[in-house]
Amino acid sequence: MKIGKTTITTVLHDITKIDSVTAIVNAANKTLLGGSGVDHAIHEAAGKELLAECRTLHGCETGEAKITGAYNLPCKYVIHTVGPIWNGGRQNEAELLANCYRNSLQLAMENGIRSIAFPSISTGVYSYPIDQAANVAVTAVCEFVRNHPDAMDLIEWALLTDHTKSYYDAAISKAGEEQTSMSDVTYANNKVIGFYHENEKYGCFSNWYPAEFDYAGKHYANSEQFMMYQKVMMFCQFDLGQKILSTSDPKECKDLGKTHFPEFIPAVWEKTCYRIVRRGVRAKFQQNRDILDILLGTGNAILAECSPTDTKWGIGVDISSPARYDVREWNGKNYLGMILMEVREELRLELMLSGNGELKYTDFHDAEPIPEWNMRAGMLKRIPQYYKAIHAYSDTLDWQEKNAFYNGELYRGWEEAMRENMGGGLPFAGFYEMKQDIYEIARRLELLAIG
Ligand code: AR6
Repeated sequence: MKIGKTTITTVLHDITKIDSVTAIVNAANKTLLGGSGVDHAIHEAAGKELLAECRTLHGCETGEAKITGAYNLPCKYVIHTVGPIWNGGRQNEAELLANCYRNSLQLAMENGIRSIAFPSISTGVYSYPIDQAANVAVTAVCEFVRNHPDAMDLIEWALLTDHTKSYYDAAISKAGEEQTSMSDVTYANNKVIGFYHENEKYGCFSNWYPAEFDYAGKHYANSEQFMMYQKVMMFCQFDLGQKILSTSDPKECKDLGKTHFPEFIPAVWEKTCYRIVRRGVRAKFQQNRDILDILLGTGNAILAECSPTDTKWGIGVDISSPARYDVREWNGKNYLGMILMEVREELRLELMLSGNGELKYTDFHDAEPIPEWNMRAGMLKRIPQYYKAIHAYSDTLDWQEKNAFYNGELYRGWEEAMRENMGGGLPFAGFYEMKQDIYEIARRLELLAIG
């Protein structure tokens, strides 16, 4: 079986004679000073110096692992791990056995070891039932490989009998089926399209791409400017906000948006940023037909922001790396790609339903009042389509404000109460953007109802 670049397999072989791996694993006991079974075989084949090195290690706890040289063995290292003694399964045996595999692989990775052979840990003297041990072992190894896609080339079990081997083979083929069904879903109708710099192919998906749009009474030169303006305004940084609006250079916007100020609360930005950036990206494609056509032209492809370093907005994989085509090898959450895919689906449907092949942006200032705006926020957020839009604002409030906001009237109540309380100069940071979002959603729901 293969996960990414790592082969996971079994061989019918005495582990002490394997010469195709850099390290073998010993099923030791807590003293690390030798015993019977595979432990005995390894010490016997490695020679006395192995025991001498083991004496310097002062033992090892169950589930942990320690590394030594391999002396007369054909490999380079021995990783000693202590499996759990089977006690009916009620003493955390499965977790401890999984830890043997995790810790051995971790240690291997830290030592630059890319190929490793395990024995069937705990299933001899320690009498762990073989069928269960094989499943725990294979599950732990697969999980490690998915979490560390670049770490290992070969992981194998060196097993003495066909009987033992049949259990590990069965566990591997079961894991393989799960793996295949995962990749089937991923690739059924989808290919992956990567983008990164604004001047490359599909560069219009980058937030740095120049594409002007309006949102809630303000004009933006690109979605980076929108994002950074919202980020600082959420914390009422009015001067910084003005500076961001006064330049159309996305790099300057980004640098300004990274300015340190004491009011910044990372958790608030974390909670709200996805929805906020989604507003800007949606408006950008809604109001620029040329790039909307490029977005719609990607069909159902998975869109991947190929930043090698950004694991939040991007996939954490470089655009030149083949790993970008394999979602299992991504290191990042790809928020920007996710937003683009959501926006693509939304705008495609709206375009189909619009009747005239056009999408129209109407600022809420110029629009007819909508009934939703006179509902209480606490009520409106019970309608799922509005939930995230409202939270992107309410999550920026402290609990008292949040209470007042949810229990007051959305427009008349809250907006006017804030105006009174704060002597007119209220921080409406993010408030009008939420209002615009609610107008957009109401229009969309109306379209869908007609459609
Ligand atoms: N190559 C591959 N597998 C082997 C070899 C070998 N040369 N020799 C035995 N096995 P066990 P445990 C298999 O008892 O259950 C020791 O005394 C064996 O057939 O070695 O984790 C330690 O010091 C079985 O399938 O390990 C501990 O006190 C598997 O390796 C205790 O035994 C594991 O059996 C550890 O018990």
